[in-house]
Amino acid sequence: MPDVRASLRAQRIETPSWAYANSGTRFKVFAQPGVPRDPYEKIADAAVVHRFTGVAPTVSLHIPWDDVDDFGKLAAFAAEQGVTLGVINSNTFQDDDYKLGSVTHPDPRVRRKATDHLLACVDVMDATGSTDLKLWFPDGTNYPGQDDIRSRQDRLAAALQKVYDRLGAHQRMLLEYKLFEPAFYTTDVPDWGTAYAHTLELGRKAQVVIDTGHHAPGTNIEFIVAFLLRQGKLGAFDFNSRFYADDDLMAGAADPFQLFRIMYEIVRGGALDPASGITFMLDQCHNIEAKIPAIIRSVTNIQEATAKALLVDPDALAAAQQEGDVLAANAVFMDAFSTDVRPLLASIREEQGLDPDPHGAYRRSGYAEKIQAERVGGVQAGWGA
Ligand code: LRH
Ligand code: MN
Repeated sequence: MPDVRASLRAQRIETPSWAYANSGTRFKVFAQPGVPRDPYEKIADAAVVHRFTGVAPTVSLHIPWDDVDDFGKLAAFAAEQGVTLGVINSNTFQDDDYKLGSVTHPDPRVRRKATDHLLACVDVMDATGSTDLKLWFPDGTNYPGQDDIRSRQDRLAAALQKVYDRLGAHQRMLLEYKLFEPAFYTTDVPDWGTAYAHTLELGRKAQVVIDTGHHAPGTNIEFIVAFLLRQGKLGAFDFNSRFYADDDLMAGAADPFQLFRIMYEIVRGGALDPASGITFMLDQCHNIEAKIPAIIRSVTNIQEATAKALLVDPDALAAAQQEGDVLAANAVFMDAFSTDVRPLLASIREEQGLDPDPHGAYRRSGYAEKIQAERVGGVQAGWGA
């Protein structure tokens, strides 16, 4: 049995700067009182999540949403707050030039512009000390015949190679796939197979990101986790949950059993340990619910799924699997999933000098009231869609 308490103490979950700001759907982004107005305030909120959970010491940035004059100064501010700047996310999905694609656009001028942005994100990594560049491309087409599917793959591969060659020795790129949206006929990186093939072509510094909201309904995501882990090509997760499409809801809210099955493959693959190099991130939008409590809930949902996964008895499971005892094997799994792990997590928090109930602790902290009173005026940060 893995040392459950030690594994849970060592768990690390990165929170996304953009989840603290206004974000929502194409229909409406609802503003909320107390929302950050700049990356400094986003990082301050992320530090509060870490203060109450103890497992969220890094924050991912999105460029240009988190552009500042001095990234070194931002990194120093983060350190003062007790957190570190993490994954750098590129953005080739909000510029008018990218209507027909960014790195896959038919026009070489547009492709160069997009690639230059990706290279500029590596410059940001150099300034913040980040090691991971996360690349998600909205690129795709809406109608058959609109563009040549094969040529777009050639353009994508060429751009990825250019960025790959720019990476420093300790830096890597994480390629994210998504089935559809904003494109509705072809998407140039639509699934794990396409992402995997491109990262194989590139080399060891390229790995795949699994965003749990980016699959066709019914996709067995834990199979993808097991497969990419086996290939050494699983680089990171964007955790969230969904009932239908890329809903970006709180991780574990829509399907806690799926999150448990995913975390079980992580535990089984020996990939929970931070040394495994997998970055566990949230990628969510809190359009109608208060943002910081929603992120704390998402973190504890992942902790609970992880604790249950760590409680799967590997010997009993292996024995039942070996004997072909289907029901017994499934029972071992369900016993772990049906275990209430909240007392275990509460005692680990107490052991770490944290309040056993981070949700209540945040409510009692008065932080929500404080930022609502302070953050008056100015322009609330958002994803500006
Ligand atoms: C794309 C995505 C990507 C981010 C964006 C905020 O849907 O998952 O990871 O860049 O959301
Ligand atoms: Mn994502």
